[in-house]
Amino acid sequence: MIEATFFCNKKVGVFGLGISGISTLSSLIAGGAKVIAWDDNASNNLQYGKSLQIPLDKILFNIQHLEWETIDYLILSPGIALTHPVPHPIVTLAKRLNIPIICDVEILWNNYPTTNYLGITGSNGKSTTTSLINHIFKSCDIPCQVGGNIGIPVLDLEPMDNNGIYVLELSSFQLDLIDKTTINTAILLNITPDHIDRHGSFENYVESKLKIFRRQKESDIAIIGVDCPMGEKVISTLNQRGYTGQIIRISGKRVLSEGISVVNEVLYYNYHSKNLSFNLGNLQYIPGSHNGQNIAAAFTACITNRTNPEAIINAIKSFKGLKHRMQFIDQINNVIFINDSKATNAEAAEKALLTFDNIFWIAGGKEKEGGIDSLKDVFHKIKHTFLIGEAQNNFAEALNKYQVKYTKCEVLQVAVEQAAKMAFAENLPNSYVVLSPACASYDQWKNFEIRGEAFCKYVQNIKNNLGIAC
Ligand code: UMA
Ligand code: ADP
Repeated sequence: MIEATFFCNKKVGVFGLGISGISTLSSLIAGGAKVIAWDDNASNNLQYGKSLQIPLDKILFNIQHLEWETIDYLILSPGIALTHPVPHPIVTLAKRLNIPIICDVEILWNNYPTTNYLGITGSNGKSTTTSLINHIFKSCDIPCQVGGNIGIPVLDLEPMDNNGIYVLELSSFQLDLIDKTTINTAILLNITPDHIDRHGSFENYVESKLKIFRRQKESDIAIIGVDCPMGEKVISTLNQRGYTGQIIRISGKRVLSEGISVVNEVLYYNYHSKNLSFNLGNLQYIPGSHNGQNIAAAFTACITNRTNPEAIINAIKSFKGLKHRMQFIDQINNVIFINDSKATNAEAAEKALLTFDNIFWIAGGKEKEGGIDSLKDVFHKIKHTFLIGEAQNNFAEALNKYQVKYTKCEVLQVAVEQAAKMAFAENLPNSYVVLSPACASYDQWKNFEIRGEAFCKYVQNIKNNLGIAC
């Protein structure tokens, strides 16, 4: 844990007591700050506060209490509205009294400003890229720790000297809550509309993402994905604003003449008059051009941080990918089973449908706005769809429009069994049973992880029933 001594004797208000809020409280208390705290959901206060050194009831003050007017800093949880749809009342109060509003990332940086910071942001691919970088550094004996939006609060990390690298997955919400934090190597993978309810407009969302570069100096690096229309625009904006760091373009779609690209499982390093290429082999665990973008970003971040290219390439080859993101589960006969339970919207599911052929697609769950009509251009890759959950009737209507065959299965177990049966019967040279639901899981599951684990279990059962040794 980080002891936030930078805030020693300061009075700090912590608002929101989820995992980042509780971690922040522990860190501030250990560092000698005077803390007060609140959470609008009273049960969270009691549920999570057990681990603290100070009993929670001694520091809890509701938002009306005058204590909140006397704090030096407000530490806001990233999930609490800063500007939209409307600022949370605690934000309005802090702004009126000119109290700085920050998050745990800013606390970490203030305590360890000379350690190296590598930050990863973007609308999609953050967790995959963050984990791949961690895997590469670990394989190359570079001291690093991973935290942030990936689910590990940054103040739960351990102190590191100047040799170490904090590898932080950063959301737009967290970027809105940092000030002096300098990200020495900053990756922006892509920007497509997301979290507009919290940012008010796409333009505001882009501005939040740009904050990852805000404090960078000449020696710092910006790694920017240019596969989406916003990539080049971001670079122009940075240049117009007098950005002085080094900008490196990356792509997973085309070979850049100046930049780093991954196309058809070859990494092209065309940068600073060097032209090198590296064969990546069969990227079974991180397939598709979107993962090419993630690999290009990770390679670039690592090569600019004391790591040699051959060692990075070897580490990429041994990366097994993340669970629930186009995760290779098994091959039974010539049918490959893919768990993409994290694909909770149509945009994410599109990546799976683009990546594979002869697809027996399992889709449905709790429907998101917009449905699946946006996937019509990739429907030709689908052999048959197996529908589940609340969305199954609406999805069936959409599939009817485009003459895509489907079966309503209601539940995942039936969908997996029927999909496998049909795929085995068709006996194509290569086919894929893909769970990529384009829906949230909440109608039938607690979260996408549990849905994904269930998928794996059903695949295992099929294998066992066929009598194939595991
Ligand atoms: N709360 C209030 N008032 C409000 C809203 C929330 O008091 O108006 C309270 C809730 O009752 C709850 C707490 O605030 O107790 C929740 O805070 P939080 O939503 O910030 O969640 P944490 O548990 O602290 O998790 C946060 C990140 N959550 C969000 O950004 C929404 C986690 O990212 C992150 O992993 C974690 O810190 C550790 O750094 C999650 C996420 O969904 C995975 N991120 C979004 C995404 O990836 O799209 C951005
Ligand atoms: P994030 O942490 O940004 O949510 P993940 O790495 O968890 O991203 O991947 C979530 C989903 O987004 C995956 O299932 C995949 O379909 C898609 N995805 C992953 N990388 C990219 C990328 N670079 N561009 C677009 N989509 C991606």
